[in-house]
Amino acid sequence: MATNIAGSLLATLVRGSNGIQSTPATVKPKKMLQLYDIENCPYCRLVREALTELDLDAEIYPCPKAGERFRPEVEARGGKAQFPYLVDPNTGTEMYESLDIVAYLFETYGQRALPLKWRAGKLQTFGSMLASAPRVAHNAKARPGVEPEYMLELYSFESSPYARPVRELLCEMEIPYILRNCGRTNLQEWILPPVRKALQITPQSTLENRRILQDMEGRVSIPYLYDPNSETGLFESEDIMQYLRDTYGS
Ligand SMILES: N[C@@H](CCC(=O)N[C@@H](CS)C(=O)NCC(=O)O)C(=O)O
Repeated sequence: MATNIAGSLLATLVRGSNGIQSTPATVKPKKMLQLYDIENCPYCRLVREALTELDLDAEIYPCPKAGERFRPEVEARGGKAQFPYLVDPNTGTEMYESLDIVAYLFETYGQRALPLKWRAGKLQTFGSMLASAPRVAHNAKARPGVEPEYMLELYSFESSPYARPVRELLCEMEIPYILRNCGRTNLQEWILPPVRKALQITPQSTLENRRILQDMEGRVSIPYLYDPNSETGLFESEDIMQYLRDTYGS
């Protein structure tokens, strides 16, 4: 597990400040956005970074190599198996192409100019490819688990080194989930949860998901998994992964 987290941290460091800080979108979608996604795909990562940066939640439909659960849906809807693929039920928009999706999200929901870094889109793509390299061994083929009746909810932000292995496992198991974005807006949120606890610091986030987590569990630590099927809530990436294997592994 330690080497897993070290590799994940490397991917985080390669992406610098991307996929961590949030400036919430001006408009929140009424119906949840849907993203057909491969966790270690460099193009999909860019879309998930933009979701964190805009503080938008989304339903994630994992489409790992050789996956049979959601890949056929993308082929049927868009004509080819290419990822990421965004479905926005609010506007009837369905689209391929990561940088087009990022621009669409900023225009439709951010309602602000596309940040400069995203205008240099090809540079972002290159950086994201570098970040995928340390995770190649985790870019597993599909090993489908049992699909839960109600969607699991993962509180995560894109560049969290601890949330990444959980998302990788959900992808491998082809388990769809609601991605509850929990980016950072506050300097105190950079202090690790155990240190915060020791110093009795409780950051006051402006983000809804962080506030919900704080109210629900009395603390914020990412990742956090909520399973409405068993009404189980879990912190700690290792415990979450064990729970997923025990509960939905086949
Ligand atoms: N230009 C596209 C490239 C997308 C792309 O090549 N995605 C790869 C995954 S990283 C893919 O869909 N491969 C086909 C497959 O996995 O079956 C974008 O930016 O979205």
